[in-house]
Amino acid sequence: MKLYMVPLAPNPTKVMLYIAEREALGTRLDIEQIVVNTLKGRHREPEHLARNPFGTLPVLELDDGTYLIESLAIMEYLEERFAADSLMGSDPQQRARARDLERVVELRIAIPMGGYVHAKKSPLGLPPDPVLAQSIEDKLQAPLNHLESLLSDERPLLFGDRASMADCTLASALQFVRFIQADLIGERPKLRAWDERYRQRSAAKAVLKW
Ligand SMILES: N[C@@H](CCC(=O)N[C@@H](CS)C(=O)NCC(=O)O)C(=O)O
Repeated sequence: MKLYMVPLAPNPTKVMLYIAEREALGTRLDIEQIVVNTLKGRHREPEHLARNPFGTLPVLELDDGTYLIESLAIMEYLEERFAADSLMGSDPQQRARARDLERVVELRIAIPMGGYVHAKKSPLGLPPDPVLAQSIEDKLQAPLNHLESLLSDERPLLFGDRASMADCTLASALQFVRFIQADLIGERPKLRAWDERYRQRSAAKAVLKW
């Protein structure tokens, strides 16, 4: 399989973290990672549009030459295809909870953080929008407080002892925020400690560059 990706971009990064976490647990996924240079606009060229008509990354090319074009579908495919030692485990309720948390982190935190970065100091050169940035920051407070309260039972990672998709998603969003020298963690000591702890993991060290 091949993963078309670009470093720093949050959606490819969370899948890269997911792959690195699985490999750290001993699963050989055998996925070649291929950079599509978005700064040079390569994702909008016919070669990439043939993989994904929406031109986004990541894209996973399967062994039969077909493609998956959504990051969550890619991670869930890898969960099911390599089910032994998967991040979500085998208990239906645990799996549902892991998915639940991933959705909260993605929809309420990671996507807004992406919008915040572009409104504040877009790496793609979009015009700054301070009013939008402030309104996103305001809306981020409740879900960030939710994570702080989850972590108050001293669990090392968002879902407990094992890395989960939620950790991968949050770490990739926070890297994007760090890239523009911003900080949205605020006065949340548990979340800040999680961030520092997560970045010490071998998977994070292999994938995160900022
Ligand atoms: N829902 C998609 C979103 C993918 C996405 O928006 N990727 C960004 C990078 S983080 C991208 O490719 N942006 C380039 C563009 O939209 O032109 C997913 O989860 O994979």
